[in-house]
Amino acid sequence: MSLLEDLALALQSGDDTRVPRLTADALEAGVPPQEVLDGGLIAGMAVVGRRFRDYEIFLPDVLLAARAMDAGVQVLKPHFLEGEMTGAGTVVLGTVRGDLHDIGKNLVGIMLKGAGFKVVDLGKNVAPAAFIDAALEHDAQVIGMSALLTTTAPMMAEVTGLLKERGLGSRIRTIAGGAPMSRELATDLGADAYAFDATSAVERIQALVDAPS
Ligand code: B1M
Repeated sequence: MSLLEDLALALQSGDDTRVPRLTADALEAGVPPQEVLDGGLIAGMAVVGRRFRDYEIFLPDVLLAARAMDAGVQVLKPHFLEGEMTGAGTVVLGTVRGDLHDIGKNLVGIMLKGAGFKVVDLGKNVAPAAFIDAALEHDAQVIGMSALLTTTAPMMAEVTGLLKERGLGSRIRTIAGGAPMSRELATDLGADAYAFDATSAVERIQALVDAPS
């Protein structure tokens, strides 16, 4: 079995001792950080999601996997942070109200910091107005919204609606992401951009910052 398969399996069993160790082993063996993330941690979590959906495992198992994932991400983090703070722009980031999933949003934050953005991370379960207040306070160009539930994704429309209501729609741009999202849904919810994953989120956000409003 390869190191990455081993890592994905350790994540599935929620082993928060082996996951960081195997993550470090893979890096030491020369596997690129992005490959460790995609082929080990995210691949393992995808199986957890499928097994949870099919009632093969239950919420406590998912929680353990999430804890193990976090331990692995902590080991990877320094490898994505090389370009930290070069003044690329400021992004306010959060998971929308009612939603407690933050692993993907945290990855987006890590990649953005690595690309030189200042990130104001509001955490999870963020109220619509809090996104806007923070963007104004920190003079952010972009608000990044994450949602993992089909029931919470529509909350993004509250943020984009509020921005328009306050006349800030062209000054503060928005990007939407998360498992239930698509480009179409993001547009329907009033977001300026959509990103499928953390890497493309950085590209889309850079484009939003560069585009004249
Ligand atoms: Co929950 N959960 N969960 N869960 N959970 C899902 C999302 C689900 C698909 C599982 C399933 O049924 N197969 C399902 C949602 C179904 C739906 O709405 N259609 C679900 C459910 C139902 C629930 C509960 C309702 C379960 C319950 O209580 N009965 C509950 C809801 C709680 C709440 O939010 N109010 C719940 C709870 C939890 C835990 C707390 C146990 C835990 C979260 C822990 C945490 O985040 N700290 C959890 C987890 C871990 C998952 C799964 C298994 C994994 C999510 C994850 O972290 N993936 C998930 C199944 C799945 O997604 N396959 C599931 C790894 C992560 C790297 O990917 O978050 O997609 P992801 O992020 C990606 C992209 O989406 C994108 O980039 C990231 C990296 O590439 N991205 C962005 C994300 N945000 C972005 C923002 C951007 C751009 C890109 O721009 C700003």
